Amino acid sequence: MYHITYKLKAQRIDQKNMALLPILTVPDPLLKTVSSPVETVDDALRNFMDDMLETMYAAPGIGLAAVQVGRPIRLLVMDLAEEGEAPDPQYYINPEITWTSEELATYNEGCLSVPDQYADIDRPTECKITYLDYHGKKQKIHATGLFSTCIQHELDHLNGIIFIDYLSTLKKNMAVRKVKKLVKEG
Ligand code: K1U
Ligand code: ZN
Repeated sequence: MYHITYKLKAQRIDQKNMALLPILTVPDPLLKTVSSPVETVDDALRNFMDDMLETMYAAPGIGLAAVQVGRPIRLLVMDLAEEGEAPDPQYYINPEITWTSEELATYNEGCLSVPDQYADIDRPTECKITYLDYHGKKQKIHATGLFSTCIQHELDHLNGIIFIDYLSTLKKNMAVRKVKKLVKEG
């Protein structure tokens, strides 16, 4: 289902001559970095954000933080559009959580930096975020459902936190071992 949509989105890479960026996997130490604020929103940053988005579509994924492609700056991209819907690329620069609900929701999360590993993670059902958009304009948004889960997961990346950090040491080490084996086997 998703495969067809993501394949079509990935084809835009050829048309727009965009770059696919390598995605870091655990236990790469850069993934534990606290990312630095973005200073300037300019064309160079917009080109990088477009490359991130195309990398995310090709993976495929629904979100990606800059640190996952080796640049520890406070920037993330997302697209939660489903099959049959028009692409909905979203860019969040210097995002900050200003409010979270007390109610929690559980979602079976995945991560492009922890390929093929999934775990149930509890997070606030809703949150409010301030951020700069693609053009550097200040925005705020109230996120619910998968949008809320995904943006909190991506914001964690900006603070050096990966979803497996919420698991027991045993489960976390097992996941890292499996990813190392997967990467070694190519
Ligand atoms: O690595 C990442 O941060 C991206 C991650 C985002 C995410 C997924 C689920 C819950 C929270 C955050 C992914 O995109 S993993 C892949 C994935 O979920 C997916 C891939 C293709 C179609 C639909 C979903
Ligand atoms: Zn992730």
